[in-house]
Amino acid sequence: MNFSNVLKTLKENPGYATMRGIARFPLVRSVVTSTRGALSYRAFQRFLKECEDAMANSVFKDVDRPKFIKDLERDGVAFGLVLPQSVVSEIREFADNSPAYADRDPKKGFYYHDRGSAEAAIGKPILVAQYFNGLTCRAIRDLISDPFLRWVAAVYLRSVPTFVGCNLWWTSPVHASDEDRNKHAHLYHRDVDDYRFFKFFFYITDVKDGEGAHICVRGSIANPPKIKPGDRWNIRRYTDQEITNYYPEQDILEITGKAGVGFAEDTLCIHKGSTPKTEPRLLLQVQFALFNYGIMEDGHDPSALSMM
Ligand SMILES: O=C(O)CCC(=O)C(=O)O
Ligand SMILES: [Fe+2]
Repeated sequence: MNFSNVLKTLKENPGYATMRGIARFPLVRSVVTSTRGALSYRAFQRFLKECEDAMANSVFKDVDRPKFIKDLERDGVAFGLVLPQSVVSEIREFADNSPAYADRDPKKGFYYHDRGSAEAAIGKPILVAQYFNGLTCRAIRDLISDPFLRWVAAVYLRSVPTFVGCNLWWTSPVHASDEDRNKHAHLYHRDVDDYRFFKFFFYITDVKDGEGAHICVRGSIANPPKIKPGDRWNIRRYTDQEITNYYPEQDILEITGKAGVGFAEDTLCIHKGSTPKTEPRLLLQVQFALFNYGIMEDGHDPSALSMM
């Protein structure tokens, strides 16, 4: 972000701009997290109890919760979630029957099965097409109130969690420009979305080897790459080579899985999306944090949306 963009964000969303500036420092993250936890301690205990009392209704009730949290804390990523087939089908149906928006641009709506004509209309390949107002899909709404997801969010964030947004998008097998690959997070990076936050990811299509896997570096949350001067604090994009040289090969996880597979990741870890070779990937992301800056929401006034 250049200096004038920083000033603009500072004016329009001062809480977010301040957080972006200071949450890169681990001590700040830890002080804000523990202060918020202490201030909401009773509400936090009540929240956990409510989740536990409702756990029998969770679609993830058989997942080992202490292990899931332990993995997430230690590695920045935890595996083992599987959505019921009926939930996958309902989300897929929503996607098939709603417009997606090229480059997340509210003026560039199209039905995903018409991607060829949409690309001809805008004169470039569409790497990412995102749905808006995902909460109008009942299956997504139900998922967000799932007691397991909420329990994990509370324990990981150490206070009553704030749901800050869901995002459902297609990543397509195209030869995208470097600019689009950068814009759509297909270069390694770390997210600084709050003082403490994390995301659940669910594949809604099968994701095979080389077909748009989400890639994350296990354990990088506590060990950011220190390659150039100031990198410990710097937030930037990294080349593949910088990352493969810096981390052991076995920690660079290319996450594949059938439709329905899900995992949690604190995306302060080094991660990126990859471009599929032949089959598009549909992914649902659900984010929880301490505070909501209104940045991650997919909500748009329907009157502001238009088709291409
Ligand atoms: O498309 C992906 O797998 C990466 C997305 C990403 O960077 C994120 O959700 O923070
Ligand atoms: Fe990211």
